[in-house]
Amino acid sequence: MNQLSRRTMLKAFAAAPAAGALIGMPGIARAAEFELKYGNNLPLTHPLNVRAQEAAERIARESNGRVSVQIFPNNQLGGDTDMLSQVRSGGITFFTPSALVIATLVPVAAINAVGFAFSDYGQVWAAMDGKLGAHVRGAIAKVGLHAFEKMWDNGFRQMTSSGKPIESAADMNGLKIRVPVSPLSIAMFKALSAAPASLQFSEVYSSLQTRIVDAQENPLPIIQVAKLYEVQKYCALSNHIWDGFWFIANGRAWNGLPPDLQKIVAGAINDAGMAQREDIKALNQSVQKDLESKGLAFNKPNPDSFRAKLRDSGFYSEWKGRFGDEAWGLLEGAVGKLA
Ligand code: X2X
Repeated sequence: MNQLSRRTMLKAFAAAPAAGALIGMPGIARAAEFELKYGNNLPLTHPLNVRAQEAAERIARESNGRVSVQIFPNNQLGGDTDMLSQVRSGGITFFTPSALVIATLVPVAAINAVGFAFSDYGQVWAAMDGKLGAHVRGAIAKVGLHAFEKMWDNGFRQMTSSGKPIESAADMNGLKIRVPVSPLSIAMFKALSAAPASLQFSEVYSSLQTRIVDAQENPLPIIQVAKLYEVQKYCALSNHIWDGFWFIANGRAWNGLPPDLQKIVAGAINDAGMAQREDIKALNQSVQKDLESKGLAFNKPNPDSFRAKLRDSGFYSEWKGRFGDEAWGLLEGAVGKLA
């Protein structure tokens, strides 16, 4: 063992008891009264995991070790649809599905992802922290899940491709593009004449690498932390969807927590969510440069041809009908008339 790794190991051992004393190491000190598991689909380096880890530490501290939150990042517990069923059954307590993904269970939850609805973050947070978000949380509660008040940011979704750049809606023709497991994503890309394939996030890197699909769409911070630039050449700054994560809890587990602990958990998670939004905002300033230096070629298509194609194909009127007048009215109240 060389000098450096010995020092690193010693440091790691030295750090363990301190951290253990702080958060109450199970088996050594006392086991937490409530051991809560949280699964997500993102790499450890994404701000969602960084801030969730902070929330877990704060919860342990403020509850004096009565509550422990164990995080399983990066699809360790399976893909999105697996984790969605685990959080419903109580196999895990927490999950952070994208609005697109929880919509397989709560259809109205995809409303924030209507193509080209939001033009900036001012509109996004006013809507999601306001009436539209409250409407969606109400619908989530009806399926026995508890959604915390503050949605976490995924970001404005951008398109990447390997064959050729995407410059206008015409370039979508027949494009094999991976989209999340979400009816809205499939409908939107079909309306754009692309050939979308629903795949869980855990499959994205390999499906691009093996060319099962040519393209995918995600916010820039995800393209960075999941290293999708290694298997894609072009990035079109399309801003076609704003996407966020709902921090959800199994309803029975949540209701089983005494009110004082619920308050600690909700406070820590909502505050972490607010900090995570700031992290993504800061990343948005720097990430394009970093991705360019890694070889991704950027362009900024004019959204008009995409919007026109969606409108002419009846996408907006169809989804207005699917979401219903109340939800659609709340969305248009936040962003203006859509169709
Ligand atoms: O699967 C994706 O593309 C991701 C990571 O953005 C979601 O969770 C929807």
